[in-house]
Amino acid sequence: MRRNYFIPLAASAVALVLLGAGCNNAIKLKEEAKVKIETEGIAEPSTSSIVEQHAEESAKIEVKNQALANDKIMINEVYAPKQGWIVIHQVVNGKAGMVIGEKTVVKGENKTLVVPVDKTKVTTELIAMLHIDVGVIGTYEPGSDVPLTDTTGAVIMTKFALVNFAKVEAEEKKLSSTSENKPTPPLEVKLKADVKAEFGASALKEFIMTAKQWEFNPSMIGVNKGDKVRLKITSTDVTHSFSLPDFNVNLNLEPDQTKIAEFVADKIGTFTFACSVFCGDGHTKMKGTLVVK
Ligand SMILES: [Cu+2]
Repeated sequence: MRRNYFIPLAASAVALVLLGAGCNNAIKLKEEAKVKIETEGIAEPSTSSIVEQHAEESAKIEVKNQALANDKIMINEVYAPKQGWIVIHQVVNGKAGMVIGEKTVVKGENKTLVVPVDKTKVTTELIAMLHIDVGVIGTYEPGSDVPLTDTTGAVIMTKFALVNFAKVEAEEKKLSSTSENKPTPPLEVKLKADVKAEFGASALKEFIMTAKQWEFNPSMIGVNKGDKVRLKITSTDVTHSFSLPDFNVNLNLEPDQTKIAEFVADKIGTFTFACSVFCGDGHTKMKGTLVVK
């Protein structure tokens, strides 16, 4: 194709020059010839602009209704215009709720992604959402790794259903009711020896706590006098706070963000902690107890 065009056009350009047409005309003709050749598809737009266009048009998530198995969600396909995350959200009142699992996606095509999720937090429907990776690359940061939107501003997400939700929920209920029958030992994280050494004889006691309308879980924690206490608290619904005035702790708990409270349990007694941000009807009941022995 190229040669077929080029030879006669070049020849006619030369012919025009020879015929005494102005130099400008010859250049113009050459340019026309070039344009014609390009429009025949010989010269292509640069590769990068093709990739970008493709990405804009086809950022997508393909996920089917499925049974939750081994605490994992299967995503059939993701096309991501940028490196990022496929994030699984709860569906609360039809909208994306808290994050229950995530997995990295590479820029471009991602096939068959298996995303570990917290099965105690699944809802009957879930949303798979694309988030971009900004901030610390490779670390999922809910604050800065925001959802990706298309050119119309719509979040790239796909809703799907858990076909075995009732079964998963029943199993979870069974598990939690058996543990409720026993005195519930608070979730205590065993620490490495060197961390303990840092605090001398007294131990560091760490508790993972959730806050939701209208309870703290666990709502009762016990430590020994002299212990250093670390609470990692996450609100799973609306904004709450964790207020423990006897130890000068007052944390604002924004939804889905984990806050850390640290204090030394330097006095014996029973102390009340509570939510101090109005969070709905049951706000005043949202209390718990710290026992220091
Ligand atoms: Cu409250």
